[in-house]
Amino acid sequence: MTEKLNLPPDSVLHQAIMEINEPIIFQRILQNAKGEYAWKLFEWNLSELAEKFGNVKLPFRVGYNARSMSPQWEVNCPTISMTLSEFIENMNLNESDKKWYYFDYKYMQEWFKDKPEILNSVNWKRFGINKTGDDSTLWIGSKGAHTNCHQDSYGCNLVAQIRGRKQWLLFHPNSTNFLQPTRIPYEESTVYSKHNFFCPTKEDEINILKIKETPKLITLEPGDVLFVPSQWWHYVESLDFSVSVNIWLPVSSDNISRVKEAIVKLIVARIGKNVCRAPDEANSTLSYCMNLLDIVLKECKNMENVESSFKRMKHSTWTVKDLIKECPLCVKLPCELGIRELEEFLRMKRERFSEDCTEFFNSNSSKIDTGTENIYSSARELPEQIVNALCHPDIVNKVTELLLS
Ligand SMILES: O=C(O)CCC(=O)C(=O)O
Repeated sequence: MTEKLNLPPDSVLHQAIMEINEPIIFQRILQNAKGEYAWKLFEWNLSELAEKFGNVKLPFRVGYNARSMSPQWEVNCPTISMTLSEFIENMNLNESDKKWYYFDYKYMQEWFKDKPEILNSVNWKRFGINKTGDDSTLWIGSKGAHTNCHQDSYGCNLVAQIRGRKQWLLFHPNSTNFLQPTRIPYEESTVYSKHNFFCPTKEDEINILKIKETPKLITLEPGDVLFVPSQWWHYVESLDFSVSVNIWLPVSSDNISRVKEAIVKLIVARIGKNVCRAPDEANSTLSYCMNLLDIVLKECKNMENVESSFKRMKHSTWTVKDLIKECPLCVKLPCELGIRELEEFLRMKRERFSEDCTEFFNSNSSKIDTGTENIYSSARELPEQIVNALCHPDIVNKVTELLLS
């Protein structure tokens, strides 16, 4: 099949993905001429997979297949630990379960370090990348399990769909302002959108429809590999029981992104600690944050050619057109959502649930201690807005530029 589909060699494929800045889908790229998969992970059926995973208890985040006013943030979702076998059994028993379960964003190394068979069941060498499951992240979710719309601060991304289907809605990096970026909840290297794509409100819809760049919609099927270029926003939802694996690849702008992330961490640690449950580093002292910023700034300035790395990044030799010409049967472009289609997509998401779980997420959301009192929604809004204004990508970009000049 490799010859027939006229596939470029691994090294060319690697160069192409590092230079292309549009999402693309590779099909049948991980299969040989006989249609056999290069990864063992594809070959195992569900019971074999459950057997390989053994009695490792996996933490699944739990959410509701229901409406809510704001996104079902991870910090508000309880977690339940199950083996893969228990999870599968649970799913079979509760087909119409109103809850979704997501073992998400888990570095395989951390969970399967004593199971080399599992780590080696993934291999990115087809893309010229000498990495296995050791460097990959695993996602196992039931229908409705989703990752709220966000932008990753570092790298570009290759995602292999192993089982089931997953829907990806992607927005160009220029869409940032209409997506209402927020650093609350704070997550290292993740900028979330405030919009609830799982079940958008009318207000979400009005803002999202203002986005000028046409979003891309993709439903990944088993065997598909999606390339997500650096800085593209994405909302991801499991359409059925789904397993996927991804790897982030470094890009030359990551050094600058490290400075930006350190600035955000400083702001969240100093101003945001009363309005969000920040991770350890962000709770840490001013001197810790200053040291971190000092180190990344020095590293960045020491790289003699920050500017030329920017230029290199922008200089593209491979384009999507080249790649399609090179291997028309293996490269597919995502579907572009025109304004009417986007409107219909959002309407369908909004109207699909009859039940509302806003109450659950309100009652489950953490009380934040201001020192003298616990504050809730309206009293939290101003400090949240201040943190988000200071951490807005436009502001952080400007501060970074000044610091680096
Ligand atoms: O699959 C998901 O739910 C999210 C994946 C994601 O955000 C990523 O790979 O960057």
